[in-house]
Amino acid sequence: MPRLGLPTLAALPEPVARPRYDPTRVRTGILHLGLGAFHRAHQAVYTDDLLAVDDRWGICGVSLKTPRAIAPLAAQDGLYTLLTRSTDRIDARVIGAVRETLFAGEARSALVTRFADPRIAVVSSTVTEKGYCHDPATGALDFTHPDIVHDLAHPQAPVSAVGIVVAGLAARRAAAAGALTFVCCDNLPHNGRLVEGLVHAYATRHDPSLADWIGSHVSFPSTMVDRIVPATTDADVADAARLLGVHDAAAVTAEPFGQWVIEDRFRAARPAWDVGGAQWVDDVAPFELMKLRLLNGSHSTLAYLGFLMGHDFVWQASSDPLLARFVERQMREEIVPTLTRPEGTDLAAYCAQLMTRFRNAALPHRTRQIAMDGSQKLPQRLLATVRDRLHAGAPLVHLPLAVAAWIRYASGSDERGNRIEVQDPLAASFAAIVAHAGGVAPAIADGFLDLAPVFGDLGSHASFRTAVRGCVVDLYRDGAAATVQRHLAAAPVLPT
Ligand code: CS2
Repeated sequence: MPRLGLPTLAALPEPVARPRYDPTRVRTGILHLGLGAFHRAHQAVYTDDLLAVDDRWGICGVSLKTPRAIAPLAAQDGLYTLLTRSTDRIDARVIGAVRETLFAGEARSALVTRFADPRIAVVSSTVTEKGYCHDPATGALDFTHPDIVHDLAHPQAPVSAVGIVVAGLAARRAAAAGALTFVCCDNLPHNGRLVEGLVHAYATRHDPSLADWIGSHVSFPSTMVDRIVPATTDADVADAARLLGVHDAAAVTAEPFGQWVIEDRFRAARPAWDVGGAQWVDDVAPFELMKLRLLNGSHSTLAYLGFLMGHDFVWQASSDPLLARFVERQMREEIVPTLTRPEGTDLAAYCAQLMTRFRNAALPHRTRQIAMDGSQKLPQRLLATVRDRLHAGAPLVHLPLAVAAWIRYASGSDERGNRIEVQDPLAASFAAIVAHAGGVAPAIADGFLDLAPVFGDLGSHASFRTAVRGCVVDLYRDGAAATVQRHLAAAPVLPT
């Protein structure tokens, strides 16, 4: 079968949407770090819409850790298919926004040169939560992280995202290539401010005058990004081939919904992503907290409890009546009261829409995929809500069970005693806690609650600690299904 690429583009069958511009005429204006499926199904699609009216914003996509995403894209002239799936339809659209690809491991000097190109006005990132080498509980750069230690010792050969950005900005300063905007697109709280702080901390250690230059030449708007994008499967590649009549090894799959809310704080030219439906706001915080706490908080809850109850996919977990009731109550009774309603949003409708999105059975979104890297996700998804409630003197009823489900999962064995392969930067610490606790539930809970990078000072909050410990004991003794069932029957309904 021929392969997707510029030569095969014109002959694609009619229902397949194609770039509404000539990809060969596009100039590169965006340097993007992290070429995973989420970027290709989210920001690259907004950019694809934009390119139809402004050809300055092609993307140079950089893969930091592995060349995996690069080879298929390079072989296809950067083209790939976005499959949008709902239970009753599947739509295929070829995206042309990624015009160049680079693997940082092999093309370090080319990457630094890209930063120094004055036509690049935006650098953006999707490197996952753990990719910023920060302490999740405090948001400070982790100077003991091996990648940061390496990069400060070898600033010309950086491996971390922060080290690469600072080396690139040094080259930009040297080339007098002018200001730019850094757009973080990861699910982190105040993501722009957070990355600004990390870059500043690293640059100050490396070269204080560079830190000053960055302070006056680079802005870091915060953003809220949303689209459910499961890992691509063989079935996606097969569906793309069936719909396109050509082979596409770089296809991605996503839900129909998408949202991108961006703080309007651009130091250099601003891509008109609103052409594709992005929204500019002065303050992104209400949107971001809504999304991190309601969507991602519920996602993680469904992932941990769902996995323990035997659900492989989010659509199964969210269709389980017990789990559905649990996450709906957690959202309504505990999370929504901590939020400021974003303008133009009805929070009850948002929650109902989330349940519908989670239940999209056409999306094979694995509970295990979401369960990954919990130590980096819990602080902003569940623990920030816990903190706000404690601060307001509000009761905690459901959240301790969600946190306990993470501990139960992260302890590394399921309810049948099978080993769980826990993927997390702190996985070795988890295993040490479980071994030290001798498998005894309250001791396991205590060991996890003492993890400062996750819980910070929350671990020493007596009532929270007691509540989580109790739930961990229940989960070990009775299993997730019985624990959730009993919980729902006994938990007082909180005023909303
Ligand atoms: C998910 C997110 O993998 C995860 O942890 O919760 O990737 C989620 O699908 C996106 O944030 C949705 O916008």
